[in-house]
Amino acid sequence: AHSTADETYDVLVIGAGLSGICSLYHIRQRFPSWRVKLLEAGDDVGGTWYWNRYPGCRFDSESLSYGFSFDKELLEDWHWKETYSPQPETHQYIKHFAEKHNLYQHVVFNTRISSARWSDTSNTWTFADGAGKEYRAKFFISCIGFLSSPTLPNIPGVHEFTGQSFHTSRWPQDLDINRDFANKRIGIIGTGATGIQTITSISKVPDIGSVTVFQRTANWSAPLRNSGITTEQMAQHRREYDSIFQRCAETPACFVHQADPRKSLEVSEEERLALWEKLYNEPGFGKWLGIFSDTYTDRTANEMYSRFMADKIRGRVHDQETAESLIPKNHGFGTRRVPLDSGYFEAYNQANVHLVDLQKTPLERITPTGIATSDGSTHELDVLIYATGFDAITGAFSAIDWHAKHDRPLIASSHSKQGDRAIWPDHRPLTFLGLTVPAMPNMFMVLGPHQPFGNATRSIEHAVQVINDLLQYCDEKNYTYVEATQEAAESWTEHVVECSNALTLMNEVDSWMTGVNTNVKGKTVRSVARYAGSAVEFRKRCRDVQASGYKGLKFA
Ligand code: NA7
Repeated sequence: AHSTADETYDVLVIGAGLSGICSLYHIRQRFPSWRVKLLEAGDDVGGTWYWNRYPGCRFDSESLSYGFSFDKELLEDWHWKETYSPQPETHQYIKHFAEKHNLYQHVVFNTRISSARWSDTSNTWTFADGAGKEYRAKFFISCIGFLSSPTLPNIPGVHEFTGQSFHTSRWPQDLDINRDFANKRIGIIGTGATGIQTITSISKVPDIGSVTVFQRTANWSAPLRNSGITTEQMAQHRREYDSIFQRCAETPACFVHQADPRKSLEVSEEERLALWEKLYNEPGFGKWLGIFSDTYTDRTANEMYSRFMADKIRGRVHDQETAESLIPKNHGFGTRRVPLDSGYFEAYNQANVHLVDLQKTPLERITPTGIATSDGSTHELDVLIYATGFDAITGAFSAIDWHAKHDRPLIASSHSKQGDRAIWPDHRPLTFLGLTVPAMPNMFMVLGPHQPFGNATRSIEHAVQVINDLLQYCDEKNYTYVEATQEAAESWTEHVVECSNALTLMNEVDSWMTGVNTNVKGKTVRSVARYAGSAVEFRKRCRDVQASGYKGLKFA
């Protein structure tokens, strides 16, 4: 018994994270008379910063570079209290922005879209939520996030554990670790950016019983070096906003950090060490992104830097056998997203923090009381935390049953019946500028696949502006239909793949950025998540397309 959509929105936005909130704000500004709604699965705005409430969750990019740059009043008012803002503060920032601009009234919460159908006769999309309620729209903006669909390990027994267990992005809201984790045996699977923040925080709980970390792949991590920002410092920082945003606009990934143009092998050993040490001792991503320009393209350069970083880890961990397990062996420093930590490696110096190296003893199964590994032992646990990451990039799309143009599915793996008709076969995205997709008319994406890698808010602001310009163009020309051509999408996607191939060392490592995920059925083929050809180049290409009268898009 489906209710019929009784009204057609001019624009529907799906997802109330930074992308959705920014989209909604700008659409309201530019098209005040349009009917607009934002649908959100959660019960508040915030997206990533709403869902990820695990302890220790915080920015690794500078707070000052992360806020909305267009709201000058908010820049004047807002006090970022830490150089790298913790999740509760960032969530508060997004809520405050939404309140300030009266956006809540346009958001429908607790609404998870489960299907979407394009109609060629009315040029509209009809969406249905889990309860069968329908929403019809002329245009829609996908703001569903690229790290929003959590995955559990693909091993037996995941639902058999009888103690408390949850994924880090579904952290129980009423859980107080100081109270509830006292004297408890905590197990945690996963050592990505999330696992590293979580492990560090829970190991500091004063009365924690024990923390057992199940590590499949050792991960490079380096000190974040966070600090507080006083009222006086913040007053000073406000005068720097223009130059901070200007700098972000000039760097390849929109961070304040930029690679040193020199090559590792062209400088003397003293110069090399001097830069490495300097960056290591500075806060933030400089030690990943501010280093010599050949670090991710020249194997020797990468090996040298990795050795430097391995020694840093050895210096932080007392037990050298544990240190060796914690040092990555099969991928060089920075070839995956580098987590930044606040005492991660030191946590293993505590007698109650244990590392289980799954390279030596792989996971066998989850049992009702703990985790069984291949050496025959069962690690008994009271709480089991999955920091096992996400079905990245395409996961939030996979969760929706798409009936695109000619009733085509968006995603289907090659073994499914519909496989050959899927727009993204084998979970491999095909996009034009990461903003549009052939056979998906009137659909635009913010932070979609193939948008530039880097500082999210900076990318979001740009994508939202390009989309709004396009909507305005359609409005002025009375177009009710816009779609990327197959040729334009193929040629853009080819360019995205070429740019990624140029980052040789990153490209040969499995990670969420290269598309493979052992926990997702059929996600076995490498794909390119983000555009690596620099945000500067991306903006130029968008401008060129705009100036050409939107070559690559067809209108009706
Ligand atoms: P990540 O970076 O994808 O990390 C997931 C972690 O979970 C990683 O250590 C995985 O090991 C581990 N994992 C996943 N599945 C399993 C199974 N089946 N068995 C054992 N271990 C497993 O996700 P995060 O949430 O940490 O970070 C995502 C991004 O969010 C991050 O890059 C930031 O940009 C913010 P693996 O390395 O795959 O062997």
